[in-house]
Amino acid sequence: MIDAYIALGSNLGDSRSLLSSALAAMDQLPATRLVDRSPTYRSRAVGPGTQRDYLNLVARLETGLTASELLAQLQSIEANHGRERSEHWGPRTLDLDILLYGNATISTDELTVPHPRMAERNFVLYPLSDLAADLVLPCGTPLQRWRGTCSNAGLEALGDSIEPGR
Ligand code: ROI
Repeated sequence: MIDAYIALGSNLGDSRSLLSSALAAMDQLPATRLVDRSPTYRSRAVGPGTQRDYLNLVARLETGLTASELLAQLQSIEANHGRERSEHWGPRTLDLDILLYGNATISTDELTVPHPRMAERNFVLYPLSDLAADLVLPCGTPLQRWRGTCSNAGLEALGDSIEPGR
């Protein structure tokens, strides 16, 4: 079994209930269990134009799926929650990104792990560090070093966790 960390984000529709449903859907994937989830954050949207704030959190899964199988399953959960891939970095009902897959470094046409932009995204680093403060990245860098150089501007800890539901 592999520990995988997944970033969840939503800034369209009923974000709280979408995220809750996505957590439950990940727990129901084949050979996969939702082990833990971070507190919830509100974050200023990174992307074009004026967009609603996002809700973000990070989940830890234990999975027997390969990284590529996991990616396909997460894409199908996104699709089931109304995700349409249209505008680049536009608003989205549900975004599920594989941040880490065990200690693997993966670079294929479909998937790059660790997630290539996680080092600069406070809405990923802060919840990930709530879940796994002592994590060391596959490159050997402690997560806390990245977090220490990443501003928390535009990020607000809401102080609650979203329950997996429905
Ligand atoms: N911005 C924020 N704040 N949170 C996200 O989850 C998020 N996801 C994205 C882009 C469009 C880059 N912006 C985001 O995919």
